[in-house]
Amino acid sequence: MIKLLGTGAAVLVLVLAAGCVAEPSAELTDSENIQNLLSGNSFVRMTPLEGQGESGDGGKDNALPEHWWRELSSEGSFEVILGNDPEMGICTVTVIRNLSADFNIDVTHDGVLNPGVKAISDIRTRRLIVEKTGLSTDPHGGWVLTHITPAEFSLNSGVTQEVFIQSMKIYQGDELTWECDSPDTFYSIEDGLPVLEPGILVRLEVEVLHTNPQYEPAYYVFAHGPCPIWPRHWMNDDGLWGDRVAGDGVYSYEWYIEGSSEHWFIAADIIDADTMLDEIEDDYDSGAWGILALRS
Ligand SMILES: [Ca+2]
Ligand SMILES: [Ca+2]
Ligand SMILES: [Ca+2]
Repeated sequence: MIKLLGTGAAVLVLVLAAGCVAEPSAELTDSENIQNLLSGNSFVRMTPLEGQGESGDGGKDNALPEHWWRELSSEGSFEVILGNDPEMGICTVTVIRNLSADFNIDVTHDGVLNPGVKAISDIRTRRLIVEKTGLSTDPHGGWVLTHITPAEFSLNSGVTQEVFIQSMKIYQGDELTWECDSPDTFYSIEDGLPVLEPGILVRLEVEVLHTNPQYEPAYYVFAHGPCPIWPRHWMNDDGLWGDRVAGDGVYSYEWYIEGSSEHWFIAADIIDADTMLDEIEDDYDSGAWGILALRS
């Protein structure tokens, strides 16, 4: 992994609407070639973190809702910001995608699915490094993607975000195989991403921050990825279910990689207790980091 470059002055902002990508050609400018390279690239993908997950019915914490899930409404446009002039042959790029969704939440433990709905308006940000390694006549004008950062999910709703992911660590067995303590850290797509083998025992550990805790517990933390049954599971700091030390601020979830999963994106997601405790207030507050995982 490498850390480099301040954001600096962005020199070019390109808003790329889906389906409006020009065909690759030697006639294209560098910025058009970079857009084309990134628009359909699976390394650039950022999950909406939707779908059903483990809820209070797991019996692990009665304070959890009976059910909750996110439901995607729209993903908005794909905004590409070049951080420097591509004339240099290497370029730092920021990709921004908005996200509109519903947060469905059912806090009445009555055996009936009767959720309320809260609006989600999120912004997802990821940075990339692209490099011109080939000829202008090569695909995408010779530009290739070399590094990505995790995707960072932030509120875009006007609600003040009070919950944040601070670090992520992925262990395979007891070996630390991937870690991140800043969403600005670049990882080589060649050899810097988590590589997960179906059937292997892995553990995700995260540290989190709540800037204004009002409840006990003040927040809930969830792991997303190729997990059993559901793509999302509750993380704990109780010294249980793989958590090594109770009460040390490190939240854990340990599982065997599910080969049949379609969710090859490891994300940690913190949700404010204030959001989770009622069905009606317009107070959705959550933050997440996610990184693409490769399947070995
Ligand atoms: Ca209910
Ligand atoms: Ca712990
Ligand atoms: Ca509330």
